[in-house]
This record gives sequence, structure tokens and C-alpha cells, in this order.
Amino acid sequence: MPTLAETLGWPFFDERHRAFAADLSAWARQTLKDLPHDDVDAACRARVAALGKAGFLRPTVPAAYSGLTAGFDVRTLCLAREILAFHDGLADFAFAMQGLGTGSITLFGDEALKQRYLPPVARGERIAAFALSELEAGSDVAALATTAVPDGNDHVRINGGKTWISNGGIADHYVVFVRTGEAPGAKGLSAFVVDADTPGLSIRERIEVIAPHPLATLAFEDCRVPVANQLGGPGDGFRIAMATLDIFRSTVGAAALGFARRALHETLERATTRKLFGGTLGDLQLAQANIADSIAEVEAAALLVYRAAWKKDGGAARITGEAALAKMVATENAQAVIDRAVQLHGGLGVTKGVKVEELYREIRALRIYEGATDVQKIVIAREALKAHSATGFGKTGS
Ligand code: COS
Repeated sequence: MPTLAETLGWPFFDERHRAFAADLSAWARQTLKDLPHDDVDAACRARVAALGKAGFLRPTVPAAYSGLTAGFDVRTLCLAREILAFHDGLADFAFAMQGLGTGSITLFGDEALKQRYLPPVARGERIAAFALSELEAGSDVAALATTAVPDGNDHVRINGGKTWISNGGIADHYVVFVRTGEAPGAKGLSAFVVDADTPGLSIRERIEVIAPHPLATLAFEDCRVPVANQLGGPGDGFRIAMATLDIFRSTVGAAALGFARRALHETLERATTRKLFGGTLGDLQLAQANIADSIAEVEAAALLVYRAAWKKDGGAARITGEAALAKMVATENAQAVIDRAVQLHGGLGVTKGVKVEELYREIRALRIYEGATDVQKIVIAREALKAHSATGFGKTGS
């Protein structure tokens, strides 16, 4: 059976992963159903606070800053997202954004920035966000147009806008990518941490989406930010964004895996209990064919997600190709698994309040955010083409 318990027996995992998964699963089962659901901001804040209080946000930052392990343990991040997504999409979102919204600080921030921003995020006391996308620069990051220009020796002034920013409106800080102009395109970007209450930063509008979570468009109007808040050096912004996404893209795959496993669980429940044609749904061979396809897709996704995570944890400098493959396959497969689950539920599948209807709305954005499937295809193919040009038959032949 393609369950998480079975997966945890694979050689990708250590005992500490199994212990973490057992603790988080028990907590999620017990706690998440009682958290508020109605107002999306309050619901998200409540999940950040509850996760933080229970210590489950610790994997999002290093141990030296109230975190769990010395550096990122991508397998733990993936397990957390898979388990939370299985139970509650907004809890997964809350966890993921604490990581994505501090990942660049962990990887490229100086000591002062890490001391200031990481511990309160790990404790669930402050909320983090990652502000990369713009109206004219989503997939094409190198086209972003928000600028930062020097303002005296110690500050920069940021002007422009960011959109589809998760946690926009409730975050305490934003990691903001801007054009600083050291060179054209990707080589002329830099990254700054901007506190939400900095004068000149405002929420232009809130965005409502099919699976509700906090999302907004941000406006920067002569927003003055200390140079001390810069991550890495001038011109490092693109590299910082990509290195951060390298880690978090496999975790998007893990969240999709959690949604898919839940859909499969709901499908099996339905197939064994729904009576029709003098038997159960699961007696029908067409239903069995659907179940088999879903099992194959869940297992394939799990292998790719945890292979990417295990490779990064083993010390690989970059897992760009593996992470892209994991994200693409896991999110696309999850969409198919959930669609089948809806179909096998009949009219109930599109009824509000039924779990598979919620999953159907939850999964869609994952095929778009942190690099749409189309971008992952570019990344995967480019990696292979590069490797082949560099080494020819020796690398891609046998
Ligand atoms: N880690 C470190 N450096 C990286 C990198 C990575 N993962 N990926 C690329 N780089 C470097 C490249 O090596 C290159 O440097 P050199 O010229 O010195 O070799 C530089 O960055 C530019 O890379 P590239 O030429 O691949 O840039 P492109 O403009 O062609 O962009 C894609 C490529 C499409 C892959 C990129 O824009 C992307 O990932 N887009 C999706 C963005 C996204 O996920 N948005 C969602 C935001 S969060 S919801």
C-alpha cells in the first residue's frame, strides 16, 4: 500500500525522520480540526501559532536559531508538508511559508539578520513571506522591474510592486527581490529583507483564490530599507532566489503528495463502502483500474520527492534538476489522482464540505507556484542538455 508508513521504511530515511513523522501525524490528527477555518487571516495566524508552540516549525530554520537541525534537512521539510497537507491545506501553507520566507536569510543572511529574523519565525511568533513575482515577471524572474537605488551610504529606496505574494497582508517581513542594475537581466538583481511596517510599503490589494489563503499585491513607494538588510552581495538576487527555490520546490512536491495520498485514502474508503450494482464500487473493474493508476502515480511521486530531498541532505551542492522533476511529477500526478477521486465520488465529489472537493481546489495552485510545470520542464531539459554537451556519451550513454 502506498502509505506514508510504508514510505518511511525506504532507505532514504533515518530513525529521527520516523519519530518526527509519528509525532507530527499524531499532533495534526488531534489539533488541526479544532483550529478556526472561517476568516483566512485568522485561520492562518492560528496555524502558525499552534505549529510554533508545538515546536513543529523548527525544521524551517537552523538549530543555532531555534531550529531543529544544523542546516536544512529537506527530508524533514518534505515529511512535514506531506503530513500537514494530508490533514489541512492551510496548515501546510502556513508551515511552508515560514520556510520559504526565511530560506534566503538562512542561506545568504549575515549573523545579525539570522539572529533577528529566524528565531521568532521558528517559534511561530512572527510570519514570513517571499516577494519575487511581479505582474510582468512570474516565470521570467530575470525580467523583474521593481528597483532599489542607493539613498545615502546606508540605505536603498525601493519602488515598484510585487504580486501573488503568499502571506501578503499578514506577514511581519518580506524577502524582496529587486533590480539593482549591476548588469542586465538575471545578473542585476539583489535581495533585501523588508519589515512589513516600513514606511512606503503597503498592501495594494488582497487577492482571493479558489483554495483560500492570505495573498496580496504589494506596493513599494520610496520605501527606505537599510543596506544592512541586504542578503548576499549586489547582483546576487537571482542566484539567491534560485538556490532558495531549489530547496523548497521538492517540498511543494511533498505537499502535492500529501493531497494525493489523502485523495487515495478517500477513494479507498468510498470504494469499499459505496454499494452499487449488487456489490461495492471497488468490485467494478473500471474502479479498480482507476485505483491502480492512482497508486502508481502516488508511489512514483513519493520516490522522486524523497530522492531529491535525500540527495540534497547528502551534501549535493545543487539539486536543480531533481527538485524540478519531483515538483513537476508530484503536482501533475496529484492533480490526476484527485480528479479520479472526485469522479469516483460522483455528485458528492463536487459537493462543498466533502474532502475531495476541497482537495480539487487545493491542488491546482501547486502546478503553478514556485515555478509552473512549464518552467520545470525547461529546467529539467536544460540540465540534461548541459550535461550532455559537457560530457557527451560518457554521461548520458551507458
Ligand atoms: N542555483 C544557483 N544558480 C542558478 C540556479 C540555481 N538553481 N539556476 C540558475 N542559476 C544561475 C545560472 O547558472 C546562471 O548563471 P551563469 O550565467 O553564471 O551560468 C544565472 O543564474 C541565470 O540562469 P538562467 O540562464 O537559467 O536564467 P533564465 O532567465 O533563463 O531563468 C528559469 C530560468 C525560467 C528557470 C527561472 O527564471 C525560473 O526558475 N523561473 C520560475 C520562477 C519561480 O519559480 N517563480 C515563483 C516564485 S515563488 S511563488
